[in-house]
Order: sequence, then structure tokens, then C-alpha cells
Amino acid sequence: MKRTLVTGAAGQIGTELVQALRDQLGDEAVLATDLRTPDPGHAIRAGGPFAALDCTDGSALQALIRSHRADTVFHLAALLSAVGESRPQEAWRVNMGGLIEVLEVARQEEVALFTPSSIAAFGPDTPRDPTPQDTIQRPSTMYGVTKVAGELLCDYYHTRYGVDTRGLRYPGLISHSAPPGGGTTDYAVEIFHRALDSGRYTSFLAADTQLDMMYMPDAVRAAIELMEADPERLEHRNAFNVTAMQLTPARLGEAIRAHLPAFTLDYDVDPVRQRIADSWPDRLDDSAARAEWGWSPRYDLDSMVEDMFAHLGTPQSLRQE
Ligand code: NAD
Ligand code: AKB
Repeated sequence: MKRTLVTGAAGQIGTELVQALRDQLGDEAVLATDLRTPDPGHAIRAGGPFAALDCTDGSALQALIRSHRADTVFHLAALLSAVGESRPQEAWRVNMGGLIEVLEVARQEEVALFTPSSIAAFGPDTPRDPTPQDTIQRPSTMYGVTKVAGELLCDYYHTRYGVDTRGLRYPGLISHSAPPGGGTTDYAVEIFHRALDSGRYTSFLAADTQLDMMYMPDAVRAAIELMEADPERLEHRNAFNVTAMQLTPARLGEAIRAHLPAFTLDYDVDPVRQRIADSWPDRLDDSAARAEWGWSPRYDLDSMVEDMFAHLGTPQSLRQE
């Protein structure tokens, strides 16, 4: 991997992945693209090349891959679970319509392709704890349907055409650089901001709703390590379970209270997002990722919370004496 193009680069993952790739490959080697053009001061525009791109426009993508001489595409553009449930037809159009265009261009231009899947690729019939690498999927959301179909389509392009497709089933991602884009796990980011703004947070998921989570530096490293892994060792190319920690709103609230003792957490459950969360696993088995390319998370709950506050800044008035 020497020169990359990132779709959906202005989002929660792209903001940090673009920076990590530029640190590794050089600023000019990473072309950030997104449907929306961020402000000139935004890191992905200020730190290197940026182009506006709708990922469903294959011709425009092909022209950019050629002019940038990209050898690898990180395809992040998508609608997430909660937004996808409010606009299911648009979620299909962007998530599947975008992916088939990106795969076709990857085939024609012979570039490697990273596409994230999600814990959303599982459903209510999936064994929940642990959720095996290979198991029943049958998700009940449009977002999940596009993730399963996307995993299969990427496998198809690899076996049928030899395209170097790879992907991860990410859990909920926690980060400080960019806001989350409308998912069910967004509470785990919002809670930090509200804790610092007002000392309180109202969770839209119930106290004991357990979901897999990961801190963004681990998620970004996982994507890069997977794309650099020895292809001979990869059996599960497009759908590696990966996880770092299992959180509930109550457990995360406790960890925040260790830094901000006055923090209060209450609950006003949103039935749509609760139903989505209830259909997802409690704990992924990520042993295939560990065995096939050496995956191992570096952040657990305590080190993630500490690093979040180190970046977001804890006002003196709220700090533990
Ligand atoms: P995000 O919503 O923060 O960012 C997505 C970006 O895609 C946005 O900047 C948006 O402007 C852009 N976009 C939307 N439609 C587009 C189009 N037609 N063409 C080009 N760009 C378009 O999402 P994210 O959290 O960064 O997620 C990136 C990928 O990772 C998605 O495939 C998502 O399903 C997956 N994922 C994310 C998480 C998470 O917790 N963040 C977890 C599992 C999987
Ligand atoms: C969402 O909640 O939609 C995402 C995901 C887990 O895919 N964060």
C-alpha cells in the first residue's frame, strides 16, 4: 500500500484513518473524498488532497483513482443503522449502490479494497455470547441487510475476479475527533461530551444493554494492519469479527464517574434504537482475526476513558479532588 483513496473520509472513521494513513504514507499519498466538502480548516482538507465524490458515481471514482494513481481504496461512505432505519431505501441506494460501483472500479483498475462491515451484520437469531466468526446472520435492519450483502459481494469479487477485497465487522466505535454519523452505538461518544458540557447524560439505550465497542485508534490500526496482512493467511477476507470491550451504558457511566464524580446518568429509551441494539451480539468471538493476521486490541475500558478525557480536556471544576 503506497497511495490510497478514502471515500466517506469526512466521517467518524475517515477523519482519523486519513490522518493515520498520511502519517504512514505521506500527506500527498492519501486522497480524502466525501459527498460533503468539509470546511477548509478541517484536518482532511488542510492536511492533504481532498476531492468531492459521490461514491455511487463510478466514473468519477475511476477518474480520481487514475489521476491519484491509487493502489488501495478504503470505502467508508455509508448510512449507519439509525439513519438507515429512518431512510431504508436511501440506505440501500448508498450502501449497496456505492459498493457495487466501487467494486467494479476496483476490478477494472486492479486496486485493493477495504470495506467495513459491522456487528449489525448479525441478527436476533445469531448466538449472542460469544458470537462465532461463522454463524447465522439474518439481520433485522436495512443497515444490517446491506452489511451482509456487502460481505458476500466483496467475497464474490475476490473469488470471481481476484479483487483484493478485505474487511472487518467493526463494533461500536468511540472517538473524540469527529462526531458519530447516526448509529445505535452513538451514545458511547455522546456521553463524554454531555458529561463535560453539563455533568449529565440521558441514554437512549437501557442501562444493561451490552454491545461490543472499540476505541478509534485500535479501529484505524486494525484496518491498516488487515490491508498489510499476508493474503495467503486470510481465510475470512471480508468479514473478520473484531472487538476490544463489552460495554453497557451503566458500565460506561461508572467509568466516567471515576473521573467526574458528580456525573449523573439517566435513561429515556428510544424504542427504535433499543430494538436494533437488542438484535445485535453481546460479545464477538474475534479469534479468527487474532489467528489469521495477529489482531489484538490495545485499549480497554479504563485506558479508553482516560485517553478520551485527555483529548477532550476535563474542566478543573469537574475533576476528582
Ligand atoms: P459516518 O456516518 O461518520 O461517515 C460516513 C461518511 O460518508 C460521511 O462523511 C458522509 O458524508 C459520507 N457519505 C454519505 N453518503 C455518501 C455518498 N453517496 N458518497 C460519498 N460519501 C458519502 O460513518 P463512519 O462511522 O465513519 O463509518 C464508516 C464505515 O464504517 C461505514 O461503512 C460504517 O457502516 C462502518 N462502521 C462504522 C462503525 C462506527 O461505530 N462508526 C461501526 C461499524 C461499522
Ligand atoms: C451503528 O451503530 O450503526 C454503528 C455500527 C455498530 O455499525 N456504530
